[in-house]
Amino acid sequence: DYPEYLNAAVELTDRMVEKGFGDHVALIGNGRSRTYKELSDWSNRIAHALVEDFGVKPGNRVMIRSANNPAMVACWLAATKAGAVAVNTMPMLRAGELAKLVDKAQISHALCDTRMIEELALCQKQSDFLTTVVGFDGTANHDAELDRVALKKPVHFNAVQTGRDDVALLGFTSGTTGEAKATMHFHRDLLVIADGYAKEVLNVTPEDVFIGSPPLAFTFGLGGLAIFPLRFGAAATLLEQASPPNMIQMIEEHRATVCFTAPTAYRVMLRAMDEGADLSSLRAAVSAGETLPAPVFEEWKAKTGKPMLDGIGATEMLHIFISNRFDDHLPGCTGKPVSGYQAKIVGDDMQELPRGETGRLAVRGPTGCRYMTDAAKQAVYVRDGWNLTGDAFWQDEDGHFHFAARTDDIILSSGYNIAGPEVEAALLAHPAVQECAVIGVADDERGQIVQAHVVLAEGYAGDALMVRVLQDHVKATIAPFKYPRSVVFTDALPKTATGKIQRFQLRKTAGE
Ligand code: 3SK
Repeated sequence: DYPEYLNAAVELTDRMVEKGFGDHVALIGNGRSRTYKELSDWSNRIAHALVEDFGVKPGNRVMIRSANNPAMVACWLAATKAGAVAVNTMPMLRAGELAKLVDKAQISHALCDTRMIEELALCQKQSDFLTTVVGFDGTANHDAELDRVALKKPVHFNAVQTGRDDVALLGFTSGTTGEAKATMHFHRDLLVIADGYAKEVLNVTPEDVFIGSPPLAFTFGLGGLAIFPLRFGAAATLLEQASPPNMIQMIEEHRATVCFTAPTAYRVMLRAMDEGADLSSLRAAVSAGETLPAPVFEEWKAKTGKPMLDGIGATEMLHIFISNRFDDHLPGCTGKPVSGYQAKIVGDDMQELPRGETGRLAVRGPTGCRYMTDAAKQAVYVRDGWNLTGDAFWQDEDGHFHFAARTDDIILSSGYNIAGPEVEAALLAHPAVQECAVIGVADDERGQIVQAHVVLAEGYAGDALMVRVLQDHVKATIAPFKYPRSVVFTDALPKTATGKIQRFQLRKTAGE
């Protein structure tokens, strides 16, 4: 039920001021806070500058390059108000990677935190599309070109009357398969995820204070740390360095109530609670991006009395579409579809499988995959109107969805289907294991064998005895045939910029 003409950035700022939230804190970051009125004025001034001084036209693709901070949000809102298509990018991307995105998305303008502009200047040399690079001051001292121009502009801006189904955002997939793809999202989609997931599952109120680690460049972060709080008059705490210790400090300082991060960070928070950290203000701990091991869920519930809200989302779907609820949750379970979404488990022929059988997750709802200029990939992802996310799940008798593996992470060994994440969960339950990733590697006799790549916790030695200990531990925890016949100790696992483990990198190395 959205109006035909809709500009999502207007709804998240100017409209909130109209609704009486002008004096509420909207964003906290880099040592100060901004009210809704200040954010509305700030983004309007930048929008004026973009249109009048830097030649941004509706439909132009505008890159925003920054760590998570209020200035990045102001730039994203401004570009959206100007009718541009925003492409938020991760700070750690290098010139070559940026150039690929620029060419793929035909990006004409880039707004960049001056602290990371060199890489973009190098990228511009490699690109035919990027005509304009403008620096902004990420520390919000207004000491860069965009800030100086914007400061002279009026605080009112007639935002471009975009259609609700005009593209507002290009989300690049983080590439667990190594290949970045651009997914298109409409103005309407940006509000749908708040009016669905954030309202129904999180029940966000203006008293909430959000915090978290995912970059705003990742739609998980943009939703959780900008769209959701702003849609409901709540506040967001933005951290340029969202390490677990920094998050813990800011949760304590700002009495944050809703946290978006991944299981690894929650494990660190649990240990910090043992040392006296006070995380009692958190009423919602959202976990996504990686499987949430049941022991982490259970320990969190035991210590805080509240469940963690495990959920699954995808850049293609914009945000979370299946989630646990405060009043309906199980350890090791992802939950039920968010209101508006439907999900089912299908076989390769798209026929629904009986409850309990593991198959491909198919989902449909108000958001869905639209790859930019990639009809072949689109046809693989969306079949018969259902999005196939690349995840293998099973559904219990009560309709809860349980994650088995990424479809690429199912290991076929001696005729058995083994879900890599199940073996990982068993390994993680051993105190010596800090992190691990399980893959299938080719084997003459068995087709594939299970191989575990393990980062050991401090004080443990990666020797033959430890291999035996971990193998025996897995055999004693889950069906013995699933144990890792090969164990490789490593200092670090390959990860995407958003912290997802890149098992394909391990498979590639194993195959070489
Ligand atoms: O887990 C993910 O990949 C994801 C992606 C986009 C939005 C939300 C989530 C959890």
